[in-house]
Amino acid sequence: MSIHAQVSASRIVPVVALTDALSRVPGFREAMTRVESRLLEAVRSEDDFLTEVASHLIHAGGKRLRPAFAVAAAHCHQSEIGAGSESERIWSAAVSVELVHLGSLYHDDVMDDAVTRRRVESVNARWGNLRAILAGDFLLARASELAAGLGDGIAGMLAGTIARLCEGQIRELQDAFNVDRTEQGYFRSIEGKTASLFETSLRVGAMVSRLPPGEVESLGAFGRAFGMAFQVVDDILDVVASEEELGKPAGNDLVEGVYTLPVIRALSRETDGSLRSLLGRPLTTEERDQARILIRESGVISDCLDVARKHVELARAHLSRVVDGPVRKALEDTAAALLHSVPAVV
Ligand code: GRG
Repeated sequence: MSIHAQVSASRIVPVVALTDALSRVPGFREAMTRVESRLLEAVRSEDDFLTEVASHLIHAGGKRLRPAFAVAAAHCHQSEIGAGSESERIWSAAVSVELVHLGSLYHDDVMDDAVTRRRVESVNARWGNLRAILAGDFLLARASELAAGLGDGIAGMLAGTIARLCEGQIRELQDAFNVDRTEQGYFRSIEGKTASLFETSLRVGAMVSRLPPGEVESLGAFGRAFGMAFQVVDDILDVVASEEELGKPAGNDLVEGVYTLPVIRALSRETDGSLRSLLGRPLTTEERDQARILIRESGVISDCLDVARKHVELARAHLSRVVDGPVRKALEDTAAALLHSVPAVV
């Protein structure tokens, strides 16, 4: 989903990309170009068909936030990106976290029976579930190979993160269509399925550059808090943004029975049971639209934005223990930019 935008009346106007602040750090764009070519190299197989399926979503784009964070963390002590002697290890670390993300998207789209991803046909829609799952496994395997070459326990950390993604996703599945889903259950799920990989992206970047342990911790904590805010904003957008703005069907979570923070809060606030009576089962298109209206009108969106804001503030606070410089400033600005992506429809 495109969460790089600013508010203008009730329309999302895409003027601020989340990676804009990082892009202004000297050398960042060149570094990401290197990451891009190494990503394509990493998914090359002896089998041309597998190469095609595994590179499909790489060609489709995406924000590349996780590798951007790995590259940024690795350069916290420098005024420009790409100058140090550890560059090759840094590109590998960045590629490995994006490959884990990609693998999870391949599997997620099979689970959701998604038709589009990154504004193109999803892998499962084009080649079927069996090939999408195998190609997703292949991406995870390539991520593991790269991480194993980095030493310092990075492969183990990445494996642990994949486990956390699975735990977060299973929690979400176990709560599907549960109108009594708790906020605690929701937060535990998004910590696993989203925040953990952001945390690991910054950690591995910091580790390959051999930053002091305190800074590795602080950058990881920044990533975790950023990831929580990122998912909360993503979940708000599913309720408030249009299909055109999202680049995928709006209200998809409601249809899938994934009751996120705005839904949980709206259910707990309503007094007439109108939302509760709609949910708990698959929805027609009209019911989905009705549910989105009820949630927006319940007034919970600004509360949910406050939750995202708290996580952004926490993320920025963690950075106070990271050496001051252009990269730290860019990370602070990236976190702040998250809050500019929700339209003023509340
Ligand atoms: C096998 C690794 C693995 C996981 C299996 C399917 C699954 C368990 C987990 C799914 C986790 C998931 C898809 C979480 C949502 C994360 C998220 C917010 C994705 C969108 O991220 P963006 O907006 O996407 O950064 P782009 O396309 O810009 O990269």
